[in-house]
Amino acid sequence: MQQSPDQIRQAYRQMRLIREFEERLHVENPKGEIAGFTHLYSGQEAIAVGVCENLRESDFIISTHRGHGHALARGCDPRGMMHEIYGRADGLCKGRGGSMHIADLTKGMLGANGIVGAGQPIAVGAALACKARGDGSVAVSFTGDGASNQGTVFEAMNMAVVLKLPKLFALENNGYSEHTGASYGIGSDLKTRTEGFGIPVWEADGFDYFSVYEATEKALDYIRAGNGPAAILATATRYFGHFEGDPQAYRAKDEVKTFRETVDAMKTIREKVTGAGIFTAEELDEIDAEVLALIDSSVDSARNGPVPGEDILMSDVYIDY
Ligand SMILES: Cc1ncc(C[n+]2csc(CCOP(=O)(O)OP(=O)(O)O)c2C)c(N)n1
Ligand SMILES: [Mg+2]
Repeated sequence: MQQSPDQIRQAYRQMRLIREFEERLHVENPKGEIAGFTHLYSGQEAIAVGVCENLRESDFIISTHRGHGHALARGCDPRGMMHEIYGRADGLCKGRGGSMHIADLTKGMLGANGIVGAGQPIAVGAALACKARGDGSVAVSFTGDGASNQGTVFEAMNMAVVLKLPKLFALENNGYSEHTGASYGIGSDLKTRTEGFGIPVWEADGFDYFSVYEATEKALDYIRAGNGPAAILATATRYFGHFEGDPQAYRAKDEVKTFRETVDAMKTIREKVTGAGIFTAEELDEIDAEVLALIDSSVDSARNGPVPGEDILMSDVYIDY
């Protein structure tokens, strides 16, 4: 554990923020006040935070349909995100994006994306911009196990290698693509296949922040040294359904319960940090309480926030965003 206590506190807080943000949305969603589909990231916190804690301000990320965790890990404002999810005028995207289209260009967060696999070519463009700028910045695309089977991902991998782009492929295998198991949907395996494009892969335990952080650190060292793209492959699970409302009949009865009780990302980081004597359980509990209060106030204000008026329907469509 070579990170400073401040870095570890920050990482723990970010992970707790994602966990509580998502667990709370799971409670709020059935109340019917949130329009559209919501895909929750709970269970995968260590991946988004392990990657994003390695990034510089000038770097870019591009997310997926399951984007809240990536956006929070990149530093997007949780209150603005909550308002966005509730479709409020003061949401991060003025209430017109909702859960699946959260973006914040001021944070280098180029957007969640409802089209599976669509983020990767966009990230290739961002990586090309990074290379042209020559400032050492990188573009990161998060890619699920299901998305990894899309042709867009193959094209993006090949183009990133051909153009020797500073691009990190953050591959997240959470075991399912909608209701299809990764072991059924993926021929060969993600590591071998990615390496086949000429991209080195560092594997990580997606439940362990430190494992993801270290794999990402190595991949970014390779990329920032000018070698072209690299990948990390992190394996974890999602705790909730594919979307909110999915009864998960395709999962074994105790599957999620077992993950929660054994390898859970919050449990893992707490055990490691307290075991190494970096923070006490009480100190971590204080962070938890502060995060919970923030989530409470964000939900309260989002539920009561103003909705966008008709007057903004024609703005931010083309050049004025
Ligand atoms: C091009 C396209 N095909 C299919 C879908 C429907 N779809 C939405 S999410 C999803 C599964 C994605 O699985 P994965 O990449 O593993 O991400 P996860 O949901 O596990 O985070 C599918 C097939 C879509 N949105 N876009
Ligand atoms: Mg998946």
